[in-house]
Amino acid sequence: MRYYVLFTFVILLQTMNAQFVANYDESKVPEFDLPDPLTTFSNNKILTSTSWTELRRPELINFFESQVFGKVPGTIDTIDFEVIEESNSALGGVAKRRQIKVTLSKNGKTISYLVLLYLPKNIANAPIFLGYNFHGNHTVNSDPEIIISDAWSLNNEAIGITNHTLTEESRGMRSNRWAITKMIEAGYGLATIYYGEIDPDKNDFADGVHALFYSGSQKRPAKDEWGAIGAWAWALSRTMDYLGNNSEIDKTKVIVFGHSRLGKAALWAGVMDERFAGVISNDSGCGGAALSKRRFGETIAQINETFPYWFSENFKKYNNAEDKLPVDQHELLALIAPRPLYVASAKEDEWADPKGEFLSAYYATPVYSLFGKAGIPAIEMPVVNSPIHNTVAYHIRTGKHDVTEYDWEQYIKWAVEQFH
Ligand code: GTR
Repeated sequence: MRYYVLFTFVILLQTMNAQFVANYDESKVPEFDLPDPLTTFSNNKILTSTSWTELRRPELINFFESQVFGKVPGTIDTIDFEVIEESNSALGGVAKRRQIKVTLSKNGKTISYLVLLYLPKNIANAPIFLGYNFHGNHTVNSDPEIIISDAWSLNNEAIGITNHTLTEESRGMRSNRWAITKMIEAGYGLATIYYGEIDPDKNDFADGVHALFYSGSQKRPAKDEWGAIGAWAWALSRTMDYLGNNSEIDKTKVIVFGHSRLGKAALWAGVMDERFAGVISNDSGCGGAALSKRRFGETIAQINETFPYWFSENFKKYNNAEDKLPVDQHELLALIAPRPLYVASAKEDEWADPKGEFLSAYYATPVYSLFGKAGIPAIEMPVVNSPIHNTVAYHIRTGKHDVTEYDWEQYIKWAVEQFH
């Protein structure tokens, strides 16, 4: 009997381990059927951009909303914008700086966040990149005027963040991820927000924007409602409510950008809000650009285990059951069509499955073709540092999971071509 218990325990442990050992071997990628973006759930072929827009797009959105990212449970009661700091001579005189407080209210509760905006000085109506930062607006540049957030932060000792508190020590420490000077030189602005002000990145649904929408004694969203990624994506749209009414910004040229978990949020925001003129996914991986059915690197089970609050509760149905998913992430990308989309990977970022990100962009291409737009022309991955710059763009660069100068050089060049 004792041996039997021990034996069962060992088997159980092995199964648990097997479940979470990431596969990095291409020959072990399972065979799978990739859903066709141009065939509806009831098996009708989509032959025109109109039937894509009227039939297929809505059913795919509906699926991603209720089963993956979760629905937003309503609309906000009021939204207020207040410019609390500004300068017409920032970054050594080449840029304008604005810091805008956005206040969202619902059910008598409010939440506020700050948008940091840099605009090229000599352009009346500038295109911009909009993207979240991981550790506070003050980390994106050493500019001493950037206000430090008092919101909770993940610790990161390498950049001087301990006790979940943002301080002077981390000012400018992530400037390597934000090529602001290059953007300004190209005639582009940057709007950035600390994502922790929207919803702190921890397994807690009592804080952040979710709580504004609860009724009665509700403590967490319903199974088909938003997780943290849905919340971050939604607040990008609330930010667009402001940017779209700011005469200093060209509202037809707001490109939403995000790295990693924030790349997942940028993609979802780009899908749900067609006011975003273009979308950039930097190393977004599982639940972002990468195909889930490949089960390479991070899997659905793994991401839902480590970050049980990122997606809707319903998404957990697909833990180790990718075969049951009637969609895959190439269809998320396709939902951005015909707007410009850039997917980028890094060679050493195997966890995010670079090949899965590339194939996803490739398999989204037929939808772009329906609109007469060029996507990824061939199924072979380009070699490192050889970008494909079509309406759907892709590059894989050397190096690790990060946002680098090289990434921004490509994004800026491509944006200038797409939005001239
Ligand atoms: C990892 C997570 C990835 C990615 C990454 C990041 O731990 O597993 O999906 O989101 O974090 O955001 O840097």
